[in-house]
Amino acid sequence: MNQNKTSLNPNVVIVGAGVAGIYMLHKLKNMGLTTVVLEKSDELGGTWNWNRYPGARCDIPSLEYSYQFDEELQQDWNWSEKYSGQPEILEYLNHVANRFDLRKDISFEEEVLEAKFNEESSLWNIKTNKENYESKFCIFATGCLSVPNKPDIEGLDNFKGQLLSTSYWPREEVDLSGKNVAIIGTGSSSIQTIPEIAKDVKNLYVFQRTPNYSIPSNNGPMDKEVEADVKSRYVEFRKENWSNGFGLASDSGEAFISESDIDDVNSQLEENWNTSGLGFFGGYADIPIDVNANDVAADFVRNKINEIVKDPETAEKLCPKYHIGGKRLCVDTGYFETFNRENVHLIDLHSNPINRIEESSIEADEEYEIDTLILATGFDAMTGALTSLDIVGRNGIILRDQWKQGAKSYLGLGVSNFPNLFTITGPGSPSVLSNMMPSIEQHVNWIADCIGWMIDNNKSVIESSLAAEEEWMDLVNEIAGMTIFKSTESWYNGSNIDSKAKAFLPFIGVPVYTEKLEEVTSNNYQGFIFDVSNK
Ligand code: NA7
Repeated sequence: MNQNKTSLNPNVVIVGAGVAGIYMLHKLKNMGLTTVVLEKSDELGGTWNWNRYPGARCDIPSLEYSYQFDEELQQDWNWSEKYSGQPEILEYLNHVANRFDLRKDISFEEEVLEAKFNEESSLWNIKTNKENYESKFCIFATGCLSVPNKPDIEGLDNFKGQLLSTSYWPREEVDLSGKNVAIIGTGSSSIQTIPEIAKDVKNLYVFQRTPNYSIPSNNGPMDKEVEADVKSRYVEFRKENWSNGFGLASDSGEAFISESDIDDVNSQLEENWNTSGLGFFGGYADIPIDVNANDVAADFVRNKINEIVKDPETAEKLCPKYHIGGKRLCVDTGYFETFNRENVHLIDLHSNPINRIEESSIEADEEYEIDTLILATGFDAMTGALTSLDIVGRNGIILRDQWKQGAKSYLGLGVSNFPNLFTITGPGSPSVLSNMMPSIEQHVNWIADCIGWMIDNNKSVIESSLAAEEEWMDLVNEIAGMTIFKSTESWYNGSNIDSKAKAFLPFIGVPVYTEKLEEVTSNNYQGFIFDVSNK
């Protein structure tokens, strides 16, 4: 317990030592602000520390999924593959922490239990399992996909076999050879791990609630020519990517399927299938907004699934029926091919729901005896890390309560009633609908500039105005309403968790968002209010 500890008084407390927390620390240290990062784990890396399941890999090309804040860093670091695996990304993040001497300001195995704004002192009181802190600013760098969603399945807690979760995989090697293994969930994590696990296990039972669209990664060793080319114009390369809707190199394109010759469309999609991974839509701007165009792309992928998977019944179950891209598109290495293996069995939960889990089995259409159960059931996305602890703002309001009817934030950076609190890639920002790395850097730079501006202008307390926040979230939903995202159940709109408010959370469109941020900044942080007297 922490009652007897004296308060530590850094200028800034950052929660989380993942990609965001590490860079935020570097920025603030360079501004001369005393800063501490509190990290629950004994290792840094956030997502890349926790998600160690076999096959864990970034599905954004390594040359794009990396920091750009330091030219020497981006020139020096060499990625071994087109898409980096989890161990290499974790090594990179450790390299960054060492290179910029950040480790000594990160307190490991320190979990924040409560963060409370003191209206008298205008300071944040932060309680952890070890210390009390009193800081002017509190920055949540806790990630968008960091609180696992534990499924509510009868008997789960009575399972006596080996229980694993993709989002909390053990550090030591897990030997699954010769075992009967079940996996629940068929999202991105599962799609990455199934082909790896299937090689070793005796039987793999895949319990699928909703099938997913997945595009082959065509991963391989880093192409040295591509790498040299990108490195020769890295700044320009990053800028070009950032001007695209999702901030990715491969998603540029102004053409419309509705105005194109269908043979040309199919050959372009074929090329995208063979080269582009997440950039599969590349070339066609109407796939996310026009259901007919969307059907063309969806049919293309369904045809591929039917070509790859030999058993027509299994293929049919694996074919998604909703709009492609409405749920997070997945990128795989041999996912659909894996269902041609004799030891892999697909159980469709719509026709055969899980009745209950017993000590050593799962009961659905039949009883499956298993040694190991893997939960790949996703996350309380975008808000989970902020609502799972008590963050207490003005008038004792808890953020979790304020967001009961749906999370609202101004620009994904600030929340009304929560002064001097910033969120990195919070709800209302492009975040999960963009390349997270540059989105994180954009937010870190903005927060650092904002704090610098406050210091220069003798401002003590910043908070977003309720009106600006309401207006912004209306825009988030208005834009989503023009797309296929709005009509698809997904974790983007809270549909993966029954108890969660259904509201669309990310902002669609990196360039529009970037323009808005610049406008807000150049208008002296329009929509934020400063030094409101305490009520
Ligand atoms: P996801 O993409 O949220 O996938 C979770 C999967 O688990 C998905 O197929 C869910 O089905 C399924 N799920 C969730 N709850 C249940 C229950 N109760 N029963 C059966 N199936 C369930 O998480 P991932 O970890 O795979 O990927 C997260 C992100 O990481 C990914 O998008 C990338 O950004 C990287 P549903 O679709 O909800 O019907």
